[in-house]
Amino acid sequence: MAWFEANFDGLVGATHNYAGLSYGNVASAKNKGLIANPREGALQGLAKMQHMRDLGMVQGILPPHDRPHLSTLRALGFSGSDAEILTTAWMANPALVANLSSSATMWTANAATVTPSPDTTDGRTHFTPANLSAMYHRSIEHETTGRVLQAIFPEGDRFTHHAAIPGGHHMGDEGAANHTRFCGEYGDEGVGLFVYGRGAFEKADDLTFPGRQTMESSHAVGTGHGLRPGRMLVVRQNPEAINMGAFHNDVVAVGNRNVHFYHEKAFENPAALNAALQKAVGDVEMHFVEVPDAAVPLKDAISSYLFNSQLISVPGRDGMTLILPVEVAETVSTKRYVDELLASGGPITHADYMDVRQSMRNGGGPACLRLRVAMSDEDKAALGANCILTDTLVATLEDWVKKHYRDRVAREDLGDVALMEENFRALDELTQILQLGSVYDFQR
Ligand code: SUG
Repeated sequence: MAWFEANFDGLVGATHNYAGLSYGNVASAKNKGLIANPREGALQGLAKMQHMRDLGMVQGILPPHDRPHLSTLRALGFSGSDAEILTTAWMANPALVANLSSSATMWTANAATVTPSPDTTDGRTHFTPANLSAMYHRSIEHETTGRVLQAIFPEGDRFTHHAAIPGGHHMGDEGAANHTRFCGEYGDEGVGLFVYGRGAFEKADDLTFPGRQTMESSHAVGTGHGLRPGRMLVVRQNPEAINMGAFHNDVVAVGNRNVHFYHEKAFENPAALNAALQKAVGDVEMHFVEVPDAAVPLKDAISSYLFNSQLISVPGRDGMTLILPVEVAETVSTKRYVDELLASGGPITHADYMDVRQSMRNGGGPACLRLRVAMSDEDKAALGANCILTDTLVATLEDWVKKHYRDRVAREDLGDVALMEENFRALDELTQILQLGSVYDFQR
């Protein structure tokens, strides 16, 4: 039975914009008020997905959500037709509408935590949509995300779905961005590393920016997924990294199989973590690639998103490959570091640079844009929907984007009824292309 890692990228939505919604996310704050280009963003994302396919990877896609999220406006007391609801809400509270119009669902590393079947006691692949309760504009994602994941990975013998962790702010869960699976081959039993920012019931005086993920929610997700004893590690992210803008752990660390690539300041005690990881993984020899602050200052790591890269095993290639944002090539310290890394004879041997700037300006690099699912050929054959990219599907999606997306969205456009109607029409068509069924509130 062949095993591999599939990546499910989130497609940039038609209301993609720069509203500066994410406190603690330096790029989001810095680029607030810029004019966004959703069409370019979606095409950049599709080009990255196609690049993965060209390398021989299995590439899936997750759709954007329905925005503005009218069902939230209805729950908040706005009534009337769709157009009336948007118009009155925009007049009453543009900041609320901006929050409910974000295209943040593109960052599917935050869609859910996934534990593949070799790691779970019931032999099924487990999914828990992230509650994303730390940021209001993202706290509205998990219900639709759950429906989309259930359409693609049908509940049954192979796949099983949990509800998002309840408990709001105290139980903040940000999904796979704070979870890394280590293993030998993808089909071997692995280890889940869960990284949190704070305890649910502590003040965490050492944090100036929000610690979005709590220890308790990390435990709850891992336990719910049925990881075996000794196969789950829960550690705290270094508060210094959070305070510099690493609002998710995947801004300062990335892992694949037996390789962990991370910044010296990502964890409070990296030596202890390495020892614990090696012990948990067992016979497989781990490779730890720790990047010293002297070589790449944390600030450069965060602004370039060196670690928000995809670390992948390209079929037929011995060493691993990094899929990096072009910003890494444009930053002196990170470019020099990557060049030396590739020449060092270590486990990472290739680097490809991708332009995902529309997403990067909101703090979303290549790794934020993808949800990883280790799966077998049999799992792939059991998928529902039409979400694995083929040449035809890529071409169809490019045409769909060009037909429906604007090349300019500014803040004032978020109150535009025409933009909402265009988006809902586009999404209705998309659910047919992707054979998802009625996953959006406006279709139900
Ligand atoms: O949650 N940005 C996202 C970026 C998520 C990146 N994901 C990972 N690191 N895995 C966030 O902060 C900005 C939206 C705005 O400001 O308009 C935003 O939501």
